[in-house]
Amino acid sequence: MLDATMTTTTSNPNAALDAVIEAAKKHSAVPLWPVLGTLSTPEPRPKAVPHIWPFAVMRPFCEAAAKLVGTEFAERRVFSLINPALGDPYTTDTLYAGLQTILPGEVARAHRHTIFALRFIIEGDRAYTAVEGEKVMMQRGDLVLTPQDEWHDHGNEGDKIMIWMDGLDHPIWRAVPLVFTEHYGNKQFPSEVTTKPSVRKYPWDEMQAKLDAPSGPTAEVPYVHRGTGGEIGATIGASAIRINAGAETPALRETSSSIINVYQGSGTALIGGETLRFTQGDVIAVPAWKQVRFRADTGGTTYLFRMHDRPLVRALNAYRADAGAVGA
Ligand code: GTQ
Repeated sequence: MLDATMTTTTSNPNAALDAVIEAAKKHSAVPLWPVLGTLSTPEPRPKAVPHIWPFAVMRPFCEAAAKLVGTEFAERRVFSLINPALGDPYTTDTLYAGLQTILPGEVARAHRHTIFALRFIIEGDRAYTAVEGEKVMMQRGDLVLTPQDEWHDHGNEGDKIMIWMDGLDHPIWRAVPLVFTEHYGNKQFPSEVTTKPSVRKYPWDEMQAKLDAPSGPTAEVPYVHRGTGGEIGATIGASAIRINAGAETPALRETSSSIINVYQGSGTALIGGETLRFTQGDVIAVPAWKQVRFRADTGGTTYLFRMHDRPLVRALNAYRADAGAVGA
């Protein structure tokens, strides 16, 4: 409680204010006025920095870990890709990506959670993600969704190592700590292969046909959820990008952040004044509010997979974008 004598016993107003602040702190209250400018800024200030995880660097780690730890110990054998300016689990300020490895014959046990997840397959075939009873076979370039609260386990029925990029909205649940996770009683949730088009699987061939249909040096096509006709998730959306040899995507600065996986080709990502060289399999973190352009090398067509948090940012009424050069 504020002692009435506090304001009267000193003639120094600063000292008097300090005394008030100190007294308020004991009651779990602090002054807003010194920090308001850091909370409410003129422009977005994401902490993430542009970063690339070359697949050539990461693959040996995935392979080595697969030899050293089994899926019975590592429920998910994943290297989380951590933005150098942030900590685990932040790949950007709002999105997470990891590289998950499954060896032939292995199973990553069934669980379900309120966290949304997707997989973009980098290498391998004849592995599956079983989602809520549906056994979704995966091959390179496929996008597979494990929607919120759906049982999922992964397995590899082939004879080769399988590596994919996981994309999750983990970071959001740090700000909103309302996660429920359940472990299934058995290793695997009973599942069957379906032959009809799945709302949980978006094969690469289908996407590439859409990317190649329009003429022009570049094209970007969103993944549209087969069931809802909208974004693939409540927080996360995705698209794929075609860039013809030697071409460059239009410059874009937006309040949403992205994580790229290079499906095919090589080139340069120009992100907020930084230049990152990329090639097949690489993962790139694109922070929000940095101008980004992707330039393809002259060798052949480059294709990129992009996951982004536009659905989340739009739900917050915070989506803004500048097309064209705005300065790095
Ligand atoms: O495959 O369910 O990278 O639960 C992190 C958490 C993957 C998964 C991750 C997970 C998963």
